[in-house]
Amino acid sequence: MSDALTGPEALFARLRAGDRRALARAITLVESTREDDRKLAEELLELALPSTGQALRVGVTGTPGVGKSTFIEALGARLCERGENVAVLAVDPSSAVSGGSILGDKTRMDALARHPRAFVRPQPSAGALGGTAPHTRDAMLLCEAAGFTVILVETVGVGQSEAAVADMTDTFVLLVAPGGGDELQGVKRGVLELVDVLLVNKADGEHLAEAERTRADYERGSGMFLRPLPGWTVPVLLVSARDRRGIDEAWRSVEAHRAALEASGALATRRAAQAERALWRALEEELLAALRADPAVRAALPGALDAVRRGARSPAQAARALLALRAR
Ligand SMILES: Nc1nc2c(ncn2[C@@H]2O[C@H](COP(=O)(O)OP(=O)(O)OP(=O)(O)O)[C@@H](O)[C@H]2O)c(=O)[nH]1
Ligand SMILES: [Mg+2]
Repeated sequence: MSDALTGPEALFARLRAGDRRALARAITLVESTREDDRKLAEELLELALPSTGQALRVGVTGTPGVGKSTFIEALGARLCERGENVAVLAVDPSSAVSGGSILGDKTRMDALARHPRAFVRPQPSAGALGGTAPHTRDAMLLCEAAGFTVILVETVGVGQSEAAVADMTDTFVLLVAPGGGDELQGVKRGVLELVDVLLVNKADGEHLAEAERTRADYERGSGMFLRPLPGWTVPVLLVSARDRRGIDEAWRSVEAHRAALEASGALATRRAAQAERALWRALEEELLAALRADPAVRAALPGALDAVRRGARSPAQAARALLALRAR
């Protein structure tokens, strides 16, 4: 149905004019696996690309229940007050399992979603482990073209999703809860290596003293933050997302990090490297899809899988044989 009214140009014009439904529709297209949707989505993204790149792209991660959504609601509200347009892409790990959110309201961030300057979009996750949707990066670019000045991507700190989110954002914020200083609460080293700003959340009420100890622990252990950036030391700050305290300071750190990225030239190189990796991922995806769709490959696949399972053939050998079958 690609005509003057529903084609990519018309949809893009509405999106640029601030039409939220057009943006939502565009994101649905980039998430779709249908061939005709994919084609439309690619045209949309081509149109969008020149209008992207200006926003602050911020990843927010942390173990389940640490307060990511509460923090994003508090921060988002502050930023909207200050005249920013805030888009939130929240990766919902439950959607792949339940077909809908078991977390319900929390993930939807209802209060923020009602703000005229905000746009909240749950991302269907790619797998049960909370992997980011493969097209979250595209959704982010569409939000930028639609005029959003801050993009917040929430991801739960399990599985591979943190690395994927760190690879599409400029500043990676980790939330931890007070307590468990020794083992640092099971936060994986691989995640700590990606961190640009660390926030100890729930620094309120009875947790306050413990939060301060946790902050000191992380500050002492700052050698584990490995993301190299000249002139940047990972700040470790106390916040209470619930009481909306420390939110402005946290945001100042994000802005300072962005300034350090720009001053060192790292922003441009990081983004170029991110775009390059996105190209390789797209190539892998396209090649695999083409391979799976090839009739000769499809016919031979069950036999090849069986031979590999039984140990009769090596995976490498079977892969080569399948590739050789592919029609040119
Ligand atoms: N005391 C206190 N509780 C908080 C704070 N922030 C969040 N909470 C509570 O912690 C619980 C989890 O908050 P969420 O914001 O849903 O946490 P989340 O990290 O988004 O959780 P998932 O999306 O399930 O991984 C809720 O009951 C919140 O009310 C805080 O600053 N202080
Ligand atoms: Mg959440």
